[in-house]
Amino acid sequence: MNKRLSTASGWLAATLTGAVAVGCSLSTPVIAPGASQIAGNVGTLSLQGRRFVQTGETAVSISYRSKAELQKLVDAGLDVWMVQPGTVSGAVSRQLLNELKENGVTFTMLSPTEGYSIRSTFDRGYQTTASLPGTMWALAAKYPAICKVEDFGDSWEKTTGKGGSDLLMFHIGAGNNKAQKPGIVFFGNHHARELVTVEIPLRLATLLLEGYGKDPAITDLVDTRDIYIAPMINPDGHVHAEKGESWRKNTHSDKADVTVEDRGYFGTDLNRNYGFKWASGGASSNPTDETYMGKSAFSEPETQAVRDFMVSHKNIKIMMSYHSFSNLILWPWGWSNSPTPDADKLSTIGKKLAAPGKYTPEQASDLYVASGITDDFTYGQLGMLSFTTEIGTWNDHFDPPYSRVDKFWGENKDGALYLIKLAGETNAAFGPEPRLENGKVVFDGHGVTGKVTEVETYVGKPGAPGTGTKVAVKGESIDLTGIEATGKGRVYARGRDANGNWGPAMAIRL
Ligand code: 0X9
Ligand code: ZN
Repeated sequence: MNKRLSTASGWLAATLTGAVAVGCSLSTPVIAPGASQIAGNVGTLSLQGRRFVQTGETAVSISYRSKAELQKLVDAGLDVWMVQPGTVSGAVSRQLLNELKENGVTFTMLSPTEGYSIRSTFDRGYQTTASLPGTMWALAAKYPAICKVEDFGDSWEKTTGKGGSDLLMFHIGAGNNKAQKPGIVFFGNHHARELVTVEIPLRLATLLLEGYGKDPAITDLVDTRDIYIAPMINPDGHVHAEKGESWRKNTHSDKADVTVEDRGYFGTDLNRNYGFKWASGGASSNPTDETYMGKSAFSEPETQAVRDFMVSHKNIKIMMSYHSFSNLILWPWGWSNSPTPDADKLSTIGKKLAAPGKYTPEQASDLYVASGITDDFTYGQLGMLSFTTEIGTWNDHFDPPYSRVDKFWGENKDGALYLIKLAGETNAAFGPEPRLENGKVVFDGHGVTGKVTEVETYVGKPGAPGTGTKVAVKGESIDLTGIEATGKGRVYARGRDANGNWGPAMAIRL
C-alpha cells in the first residue's frame, strides 16, 4: 500500500463499491458506476473530440469523499484541472496512477490509454511568445505620454543562455510622480497552457489606453493610479503551449537527456514557487510532477522577477493574477484553511468580481490547499489585496478558440476596472460602486453590497465621504442632468448604501 495516499483512518476504508474503471473509450460515460453513488457527484465530464498524445500522464476523473481525501490527491501531485463536488479531474503521472490503483481509489479514465494525455490546440489568434513584445511595443508607442513597456526580468531560458525571453509589462499612468500614486498590478500566464490569460491583460491595457481622454472614469484612473500589466510571466513554457503541448510549468531542467516520457523533468510550477509558506502543502517536491515547487523558494528567475518588482513597488495595493479554467474568483489564503484578517474585505471584493460572469467566489484553500502561490506572497508578505481569477469552463479547457476571448473579457472587464478604482481607497470595498452606463451613473452593488441610498459629487478632486454635494438618487442610478451646473473641473460621484457604507469615488465628467 502506498504511504502517500493511505492513512490510519483509511483511504482504503472502502465503502466505495466501484471498482477501478480503466480503459474507458471516449464514448463511454466517464463516471464509473461506483462513483455515481458518491453524494454530491455532479454528472459526467468528457474529453470527447480531443486528441491525446503520449506524455506519460493520464487524464482521470477521481472520486473523493471528503476534503481531506481531495487534499491527499493534490498533495500527491495531481495536476488539478477542475474540482466538482465529489469528483476531481486532471492529469496523473504514471506513479500516481499506480498509487490510485494500489489504494483502490475510484477513478475513471478520461484518456483512452494510460500514459496518454490531452493534446492542446493553439488557435493562431492568440499571442505567442514571439509576437507579444511587438504587440506591446506597438500599442505603447501609440500612447507615449501614458504608457511604457518595461522589462522587469528574464525567463529561465534567457538566464541560462538558451534563448528565452524578457519579462515585459505595461506601465500605464500619467505624469512623472507615478510611484506616489496608489498602484495595482495584473499578471497573466503563470501557467503556459492557460492561453486566455495573456489576452485578458492585453485587452485591459488596450481599454485603458484607447479610453484615455474619452471615457471620464478611465481617464481619471490613468491620471491617478499607477497601473502595471504583465501579460505573460511564463514565455518559455508558452512556446511549448504554442506547439500544442499541454504545458503548465516553466522549462527549467537540470536533466541532460530527456525522453518523451520524461516530459515532467522539465519545469517548475511558477504558482508553487513563491516564497511565502513555500512547501506547505498542495505542491510536489518531485520534479516530474506538474505542481513541482522547485528546488527552493524563489528558485526560478520568473518568480524572482515578480518578487523583486513587487518588493520595490510598495505603492501597489492590489494584485490580480489570471489563470484558467473553472470560472472562479479566489483569494488568500491558499496555503491554509484559516481565514485571513482581511477575509471580509477580500470576500466582498471577490463576490463583486465574480458577479458579471457568475463565477464562484471563494477562499483559494476552499478549492484545495496549495502553497507557494502568487497571492499568498503578495498578500502575506506585502499586504496587498490579492486575487486569482480562473477563466473558462470545462468545455473551454485551457485552449478555447480565440473567438471565446470576447466573452471572457466581457466577464472580467468590469472587475478589472473596479479593482483599479479600489486601489485608491480599498476601504470603499463595502459600498456601492459607480459605473457609467449609457449616460447614467449606475451604482452597482452586484447584489453584494447594499443598494445605493445616497449620492454625492465633488468638483476638482474626490473628497472624503460625507463632504460632497448631495445628488438625487433615482432608483439605482443618477443621471448626469444638473452635473453640468456643478462648476468647472472634473466631477466625481460616490454612493452610500443604507448601512452607511460609502463606495469608491469615480470621475463622471472630465
Ligand atoms: O493550482 C493553481 O495554481 C491554480 N489553478 S490552475 O488550474 N490555474 O493551475 C489555483 C491556485 C489556487 N490556490 C489554491 N487552491 N490554494
Ligand atoms: Zn493556472
